[in-house]
Amino acid sequence: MITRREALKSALVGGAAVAGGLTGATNLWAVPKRHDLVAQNIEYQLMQGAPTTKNLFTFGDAMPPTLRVKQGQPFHSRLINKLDEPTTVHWHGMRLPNDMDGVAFLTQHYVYTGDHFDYRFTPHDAGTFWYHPHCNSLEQLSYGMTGLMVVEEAEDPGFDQDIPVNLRDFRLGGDGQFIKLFQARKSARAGTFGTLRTSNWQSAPQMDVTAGSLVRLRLCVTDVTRIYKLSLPEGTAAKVIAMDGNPVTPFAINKLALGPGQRADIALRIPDDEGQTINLTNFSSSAPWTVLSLRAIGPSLKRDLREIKPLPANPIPQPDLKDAEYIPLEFSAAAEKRPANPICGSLGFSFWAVNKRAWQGAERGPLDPVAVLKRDKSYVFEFINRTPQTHPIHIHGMTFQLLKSNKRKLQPWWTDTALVFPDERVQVAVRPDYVGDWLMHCHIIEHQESGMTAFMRVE
Ligand SMILES: [Cu+2]
Repeated sequence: MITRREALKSALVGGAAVAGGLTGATNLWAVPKRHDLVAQNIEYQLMQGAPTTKNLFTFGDAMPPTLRVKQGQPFHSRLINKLDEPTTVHWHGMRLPNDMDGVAFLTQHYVYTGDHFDYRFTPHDAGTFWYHPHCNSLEQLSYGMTGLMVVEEAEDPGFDQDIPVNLRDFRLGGDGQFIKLFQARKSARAGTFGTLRTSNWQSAPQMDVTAGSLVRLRLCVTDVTRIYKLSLPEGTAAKVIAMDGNPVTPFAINKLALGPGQRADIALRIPDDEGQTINLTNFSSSAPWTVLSLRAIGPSLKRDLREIKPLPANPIPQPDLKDAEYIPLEFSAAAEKRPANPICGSLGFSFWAVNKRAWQGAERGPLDPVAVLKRDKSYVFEFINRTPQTHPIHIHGMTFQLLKSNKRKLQPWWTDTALVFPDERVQVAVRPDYVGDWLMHCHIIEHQESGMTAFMRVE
C-alpha cells in the first residue's frame, strides 16, 4: 500500500523537472539574484553562557537573513532543505501566485530532506514583510525559522539607516536548550510564552547609530505567541509611518499593540549628543522591559524628520463597498475540547474553531473552503471574536482594509493581519486579485495548530 506521504513525494519528484523547465523558459529576460535559504540546524548562543545546541532551526548559519528586494522586481529564492524533516516557506503579506504561497498540502507539497524548491514572484507592494515555514509550524517557527523581508520603495525615502528588527522569544530552559513548546491549558487560552526575549536573536541589544541621523526601524513580530505594546520615551522625535507593510498617516508610537505577524515601520530622529540613548520598551507584561536601545555616536548629521519623503501608497486593488458581499467569520472555542491526532504540526487538541469548525491538521487534507470568492469582486469580511482572548487574524495572499469595529475607532489601514480583541467585531474590505486556496488563521501558532484555521477559495 502506498501511503499518502509516499504518493506525494513521488508526485513532487515527477513534477519538479517540468516546473523547473517552465520557469527557466519564462525567465529569459530577467534573471534575478537567487536568494538561497538553506534550512538547517545550527548551534548558537542565544542565552549568555549557555549555547543552544539542539533543535535550533534556521535558514543559513545564524538568524535567518533579512532578504532585500526592490518593489516590482522579480524575486527568486531557493529553499534547500537540510533539516531532518520536511519544510516549506510562506511569504507573509505578499500578494503572489497561489503556488508560491508555501502552505504544505494546500498550495504545495512538502519539500523533503535533501530536496529544494524554487520560489519566484514579483513583490507588488513595498514595505516590511517576513517569511517562515508553513509546515509543522509551532516547532519550526519556535525553533527559529522566522526571517524578515524588506521590499524597498522604487524611490528612496531618504533615511540614513534602515534597521530591521526581528522580535521574538525562545522557549529555553536555564541550560539554553528548548523546553516543551506548549502547555495545553495555555494553548486553550492566550498561548504559551517563551522564556528568552530577543531582538535580532539578542537580549535587549544596544545599536550604535549616527547622532542626528534619520533611522527607519522596521519592527516585525515573528513570535508565535506574544502581543507587544511598544513605546518610545515621551518627546522622542519619531513617527509610525507604515503598519503591516503599508504606509499610514504618521502617528506617535505610544503602547502600540503589535501581534504575531504584524509589523510597524518607525521613522526616528537620533539625538544630537554622542552617548544619548533611546530605549524601545514593551509594556505588555506586568513589568515593562527594554526591547532594544539606540545609542547616538559621532558628530550630529543634523537631519530633520520632515526631510523624509512620504511613502507612496501600494498598488492594492480597491474594494467597491457599494458592490461588496458580506461574509461573517466567527472565531470561537471549539464545541468540544478534545484531543485530535497530532498530525502535520497540529497540537493534538481541538481548542478553537472558525465558523464552528475546528481545523484538524493539514495532512488530513483540507476541509471545504470557509468561503468561495470571485477574483476582482469586492467583499466585506466581519471578524467576530467570541472568545476572551485577542487573536491576530491573518489571511494569505490578500491585503485588506480595516473598516470599523464595535469597540474602537479604526484607522483605514491596509493589512494582512488584524488584531481582533476579546468580544470585538472588526469589518474589513478586500478585493482579491489572485485565484487559489488562501489560508486564513490566527497567528498565535498554538491557536492556528489547534483549530483556528480555515481557507478561502478564490475562483
Ligand atoms: Cu488566536
